[in-house]
Amino acid sequence: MAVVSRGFFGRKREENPDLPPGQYLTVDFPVLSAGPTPVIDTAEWVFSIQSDGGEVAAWNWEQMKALPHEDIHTDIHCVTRWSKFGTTWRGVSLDTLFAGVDTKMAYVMAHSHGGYTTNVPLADLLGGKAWIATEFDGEDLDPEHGGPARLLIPHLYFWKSAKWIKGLRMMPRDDPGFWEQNGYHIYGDPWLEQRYW
Ligand SMILES: Nc1nc2c(c(=O)[nH]1)N[C@H]1C(S)=C(S)[C@@H](COP(=O)(O)O)O[C@H]1N2
Ligand SMILES: [Mo]
Repeated sequence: MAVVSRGFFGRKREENPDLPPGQYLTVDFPVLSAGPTPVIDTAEWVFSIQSDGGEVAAWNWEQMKALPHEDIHTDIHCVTRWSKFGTTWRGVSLDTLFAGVDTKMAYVMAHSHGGYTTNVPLADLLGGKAWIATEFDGEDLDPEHGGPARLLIPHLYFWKSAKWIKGLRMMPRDDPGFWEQNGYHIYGDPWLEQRYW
């Protein structure tokens, strides 16, 4: 006789307190890109933070890989309503990268290869809440998922986790990025269902 057990998937939200409102669970890892996947050579890769007065801190691939890395185990939530539980990443904390950055500005624009941008308050990048991720599931990050490196901000909708990250630029105001100019919410908290505005 077949043992029928109620699966993890398809459970109603009230039985899944970790699932934000309006989301459903997926096991696979969908690819969502607004354009083609850029080809990025780590030999030429540079990540930079531009702060007040145009001052720039920059790391090449070797320098980035030499920084302390953290293992991140987290759920992710896409505004198109899929959530994926228990994803495993490895990356460098934004706290580490901002340690030597002196800024009076409170907002950040993330810039990617290919022209994608997304805005986020600096406070949401600090305090152990965001990383430059270079590995997923114990392997180098796939190009489709943003490799060689992407921003990972799991407490916000996943469009804030800019793939193929190139740099961060400090801003005095919370200017909207690519999707934010096209109707997505300026902040994007999945628990408050801040999808569109
Ligand atoms: N550079 C760049 N980053 C991006 C996007 C994009 O189109 N370009 N899409 C965003 C959106 S809408 C989502 S849901 C996630 C998807 O990441 P994934 O393709 O690894 O699932 O990447 C985000 N980061
Ligand atoms: Mo998305």
